[in-house]
This record gives sequence, structure tokens and C-alpha cells, in this order.
Amino acid sequence: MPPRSGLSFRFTHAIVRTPAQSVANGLRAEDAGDPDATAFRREHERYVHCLQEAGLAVEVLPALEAYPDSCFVEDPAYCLPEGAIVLRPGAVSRVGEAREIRPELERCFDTVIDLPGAGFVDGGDVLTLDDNILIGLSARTDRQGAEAFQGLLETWGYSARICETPDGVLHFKTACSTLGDGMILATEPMAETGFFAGRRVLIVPGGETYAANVIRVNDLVLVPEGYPRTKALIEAAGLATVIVPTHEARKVDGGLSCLSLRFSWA
Ligand code: CIR
Repeated sequence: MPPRSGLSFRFTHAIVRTPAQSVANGLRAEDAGDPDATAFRREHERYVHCLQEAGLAVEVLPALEAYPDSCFVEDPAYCLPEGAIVLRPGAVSRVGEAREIRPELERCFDTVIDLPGAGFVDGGDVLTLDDNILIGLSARTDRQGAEAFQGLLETWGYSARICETPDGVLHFKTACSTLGDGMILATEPMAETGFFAGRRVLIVPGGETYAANVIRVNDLVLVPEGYPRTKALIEAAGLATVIVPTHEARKVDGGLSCLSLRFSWA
């Protein structure tokens, strides 16, 4: 597809959802203790504030107690300037989140399409670059879903590539992020996959792999609190950063990208 400068980081709007009290029951690969809903909400407020500081109008949706992981709004939907795609999350307990987010997408977009077929795609497995969209196969995103999603993106004029997420990584974007303008931040194993050949890849320093999930929002990069070497690496590449606490989200395998759907209409 012809490169669309800024597609991956120039945004005007974001949708987020307040963490539910039930977030303590959120899915996780390893138990490091339950997140505390009150502390999570405080961190979430700071996150919203940072998105606003980066220039976004942020719609904060109400908590959904029936869905412990529903504050991770990135997973049940995907947004492009052309419209929104309602996805089918790959975890049974999260499938209903797609139905819940749909009305908000309909409010924001003229075009809202359901992922065709019966496969599964989590938004956390979709990395938007300015010249390509990468779809990671994972425990949540299967080939059937990825191919259906790829086909849909192609009808909108995008090229999309299906990639294997390295073993032991929840979502493709758990291990990498776009910093815009062809620059990628990635863990070493993710960089070694070769998916980013020909691009400038910043390797996340040892011991800071959680910080591979950052978000560039306009001229600011949101970086999780507690990863000073990654922050310094991004700043050395010429980008301004802001620190966001994600200690509670991390307890349920959440990071910065999964807490919002970011988009613009142009
Ligand atoms: C889950 O396992 O689905 C949630 N506890 C965390 C989702 C994080 N989402 C993301 O990385 N895109």
C-alpha cells in the first residue's frame, strides 16, 4: 500500500473504558496478585490525562462489571480512518466485549463492520504501520480470523501481513510498538523474527521487556513507569516521552496500547 505518513500515530480521538471492580478477576498468564480496582482507576485517570495532553479528545465509557478485562478496549475492535471493525476476541470470557463496544463505534464512525467468518482476532495482535498492517497469530488470534481480517483490510486498500507471534508472548504488540516514521521498538526475540527488516528497530534493554509496549500519540510517546532505559532509548531517538503508571494493568497482562482505541477520521 502507498505509505500514509502518520497513519500509525497521528490521532484526534480515543475511546477508553473505566476499569471495573471485577478487574481483580482479569485473565493473566501468571498470578502476581490481583489488581486493586481503586488503584487501577487512579492509574487509568492518569492515562486518560496523558492522551489528552497528547492532543486527543477522549471518550471514557462506563465500567462493565460482567467483563473483568473490558478496560482493555483495544482487543474487541480496530479503527482506521475509513471505519471501525468489530473483532472477535479469542478468549471466551471476552467475546461479549465486542457487542458492548459496538454502539460507541457506531457513534464515532459511519462504517462499522463485523469481522467476517468464525475466526478470532484480538486488536492487541494488530500493529498498524504507515505502510503495512501486521497481524500476529497468537493464542488469541487464529489463522481463520487473521485471513478474514486481512481480506477486509485489503478491500479498504491496505496491505496486511500475517506473522507468527513469538512463543510465550500474549499479543503481537506485547513485544513491539511503532514509534512512527518507520521506527519500531521491539524486544530482542521480536526483532530477530525479521518482520521489521529494512526498518530502524530500537531493541528494548534487558530486563525491561514489558516496556516494549509503548504508544506514540502525535508528538508524545507514552512509556510505562519503571523502565528508565527504554525511556532514554526513545528520547535518544528524538522523541518526547511521558511516563504513565501501569502497575495494576500489568498484573493482568495489560499494557499501554490495550487501554485505548486511538483513531482519526483523516
Ligand atoms: C487478557 O488477557 O485478555 C487481559 N487480561 C489483558 C489484555 C491485554 N491486551 C493487550 O495487550 N492488547
